[in-house]
Amino acid sequence: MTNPSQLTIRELRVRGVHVPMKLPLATRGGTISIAPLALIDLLTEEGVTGSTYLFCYTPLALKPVLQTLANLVPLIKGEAVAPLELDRRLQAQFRLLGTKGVVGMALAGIDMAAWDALARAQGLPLIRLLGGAPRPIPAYNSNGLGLIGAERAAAEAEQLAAPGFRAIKVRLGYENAKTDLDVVRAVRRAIGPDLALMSDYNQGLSVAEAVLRTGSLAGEDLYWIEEPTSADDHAGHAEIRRRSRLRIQMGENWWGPHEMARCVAAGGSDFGMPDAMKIGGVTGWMRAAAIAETAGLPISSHLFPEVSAHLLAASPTGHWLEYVDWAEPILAEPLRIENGAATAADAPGTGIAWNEAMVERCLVC
Ligand code: SMN
Ligand code: MG
Repeated sequence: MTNPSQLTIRELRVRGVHVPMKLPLATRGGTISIAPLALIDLLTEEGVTGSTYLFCYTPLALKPVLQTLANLVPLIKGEAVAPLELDRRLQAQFRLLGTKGVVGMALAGIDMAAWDALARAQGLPLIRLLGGAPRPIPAYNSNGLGLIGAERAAAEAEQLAAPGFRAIKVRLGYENAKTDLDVVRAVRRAIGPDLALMSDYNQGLSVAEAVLRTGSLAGEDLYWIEEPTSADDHAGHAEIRRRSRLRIQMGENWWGPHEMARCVAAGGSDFGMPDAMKIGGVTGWMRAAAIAETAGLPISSHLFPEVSAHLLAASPTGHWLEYVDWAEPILAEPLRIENGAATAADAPGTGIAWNEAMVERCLVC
């Protein structure tokens, strides 16, 4: 077994792919039908490779993310694979520019690939390296179910629940409150009373409109209402939360644990759902998990189901895993879902290895 204290960064290999999505996702914030993914392999002098991917939201961001990663190589080449030390150095390096957006994405990619390399070098799944053990995490099927109207949403909801999921998520923010209500009722009829139904406004409403709409949905047995207004408006979310009977969910747009701490302090959310990339990789997530524990805040994941299956199992208040299959075509071993729950593979690393033939087909840069 390689001694991980001796892992040294040799090089980053970065590639960009466009992976077609089985179900396109129309949200109040735009439509996504391909997943633009930045693939990262962190090569070490010792021959161990750590891998991860970043979800770039829009093809426009793919090349800038890859370029930023390439630009970072001189700063990390020859350094030890010690994610906390890398984080300290790189955060300091970007004190003036800041670490949101493309820079934050690249730093999180290096962090996740570094943790993957460490875990592989030890022969341990990430969850065991973090001191935990793989266990089933309840997953909600978050594929599809965009703004497609009541009839199509009901059919899609049935299809999404079919593999045994105990929960799904519907996107809201139609032109009026009545349509939101119709869609929620149609989806509920399609899935029956026993499944949990999450909902997501993707920041589409003003605070006043959100108070009205959450009011009209109050009796609909929704598990949570996600991002009813601008993600950076913590006070606005706190206001909606005070005036609504439904529980508010925020977190996919927390850029790092500090922003999460500010949102929690403002009382912006009943739950939390950090995104492994935006929160700062494995390192950022573990800090977020500590904040969640001290605040008594259940945390779910956002996207990145493969690494999140490890991270949620390591989180004292771990809640739901958001399951999307967007990276599946390019992965050698897709995440296993059984009985509506995800369990991290008990194999070295985070479970990310490439299906090279598919990567080749989806490669764009
Ligand atoms: C979402 C995530 C990523 C892209 C588009 C929409 C959505 C979710 O907010 O929470 O799944
Ligand atoms: Mg969301």
